[in-house]
Amino acid sequence: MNNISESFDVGRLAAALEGSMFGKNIIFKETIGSTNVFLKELAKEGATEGTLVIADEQSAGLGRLGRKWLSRKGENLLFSVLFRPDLAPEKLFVLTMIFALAGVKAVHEAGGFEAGIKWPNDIYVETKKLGGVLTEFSVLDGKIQYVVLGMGLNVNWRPPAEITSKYGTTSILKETGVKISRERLLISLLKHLGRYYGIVSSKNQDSAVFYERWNEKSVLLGKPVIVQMGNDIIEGEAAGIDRDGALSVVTADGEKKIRAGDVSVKIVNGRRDA
Ligand code: BT5
Repeated sequence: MNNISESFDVGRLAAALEGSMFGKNIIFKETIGSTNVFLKELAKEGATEGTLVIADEQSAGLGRLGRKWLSRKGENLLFSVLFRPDLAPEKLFVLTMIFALAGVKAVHEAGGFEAGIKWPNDIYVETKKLGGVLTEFSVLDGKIQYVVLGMGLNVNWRPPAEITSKYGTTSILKETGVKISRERLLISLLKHLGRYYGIVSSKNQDSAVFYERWNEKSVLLGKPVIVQMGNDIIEGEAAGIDRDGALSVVTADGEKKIRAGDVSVKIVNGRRDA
């Protein structure tokens, strides 16, 4: 077992992930621009499903809509995985769901606390952001060519006060006071993810359990929210998500479905920015 302060070891990861879809093609970079950008290039060149890219540091880490993802070298999890699912493009959100759920489960096992999920792509602890998922994909003639899922998860980082107050950030270390092995956390997360993906891709198994779990973990459910989509603003109470991953918001004019995309959701009187 690796020591907590050690970096990632591809051989050790491959051994721990043997038999899993993520054990076959693992790429580790000490420094990279963005693991998502790199993996998208590999995907276009034909990389196999399950390819995993991990970095100790990103010089241009990305959030959604070109936002920045911040991290300090060697302290957090920054990685991306490649899927080539046989799913209709409108069902793709289930992958973001299982990725975030695998993150929450691994955090619980490693840190002993329950994190929540903020639709569409954040991992939260109460009002603080612990991690985020970036889902990028390509569709050709109605068929998904690839999906790259990237996650930034704050592990052994003590975010400086100005970052915490600006973004409302937290980390596993900040929540528990204990440093943990990033590699072990990653292994456990990927084992859960592989299992969940098996269920999602199987024609004989139902993904309903993930929608239920997602709603159970939702920090939005039942809360008054303001949703901003471009210039449109919708106010109401957040309800659950439907089978296409759209969030229902109950407004004075009835129920509105908000599709995951270029939206920002704030809890009224809270500080949760998307
Ligand atoms: C996300 O975007 O939350 C998705 C973040 C995905 C990052 C991973 S790292 C590995 C892979 N490679 C990449 O290049 N990206 C992925 P979004 O919902 O747009 O949130 C971005 C916002 O979160 C920023 O504008 C800040 O407000 C805040 N933020 C930035 N860094 C943070 C951090 N380390 N912890 C918490 N919040 C952060």
